[in-house]
Amino acid sequence: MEKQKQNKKNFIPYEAIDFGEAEMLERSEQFFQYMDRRRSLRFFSSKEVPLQLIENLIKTASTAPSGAHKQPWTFCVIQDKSIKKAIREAAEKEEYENYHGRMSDEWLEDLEKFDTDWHKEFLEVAPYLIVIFKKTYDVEEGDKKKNYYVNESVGLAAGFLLTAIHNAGLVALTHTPSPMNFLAEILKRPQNEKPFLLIPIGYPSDNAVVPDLKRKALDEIMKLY
Ligand code: IYR
Repeated sequence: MEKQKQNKKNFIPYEAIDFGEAEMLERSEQFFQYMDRRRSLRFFSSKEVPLQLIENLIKTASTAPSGAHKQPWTFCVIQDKSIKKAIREAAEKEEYENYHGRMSDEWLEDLEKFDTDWHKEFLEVAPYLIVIFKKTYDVEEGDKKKNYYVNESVGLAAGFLLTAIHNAGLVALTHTPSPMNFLAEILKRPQNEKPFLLIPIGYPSDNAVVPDLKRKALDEIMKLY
């Protein structure tokens, strides 16, 4: 392709990555095999994880694309035992209601294979909880500033975070005790931040198990036109 001179103000050259096709295929296959080993875990070890590692994971999450590059997210990292306890207690209170009437029969049936209930011990066992907040708008010098595609943006950042966690050899659970407003209260977040996901993270416990799930085949998820 012919090189076109780009005349964009405040742009910098893109540092292209050039593996060559054979290496690209190899890397994509290896990465798929590695990502296919990622599982959501509910059984954590209390073994400590260096904070620097968590910081790297969050920096990686924040490389996700976002509407107008607003990066409309805050990652709250909780290592304090008393805050983890408060979050567990509040989450279990909501989950008790979910399992005793708030979730439909169809929903409960869909969850049977996960053998879950309202107990959320992992919220105290895991060395860290990460609560992702979405910023529905920003506040700059008292003025409201609009954010765009907030759910899509924060969902992408959450995906990057889960990928980074798996890449580092740690495990996590995407947990959404519903409703999640208690997280904003416990963590004293400002009005413009709404809880998006609660992610316990750490090492798996020695006896950790996962449900025997199968992923959809390619022809079920991809249509070529
Ligand atoms: N929030 C509840 C129920 C639950 C809902 C879904 I959708 C899941 O994929 C798994 C669980 C709980 O965490 O137990």
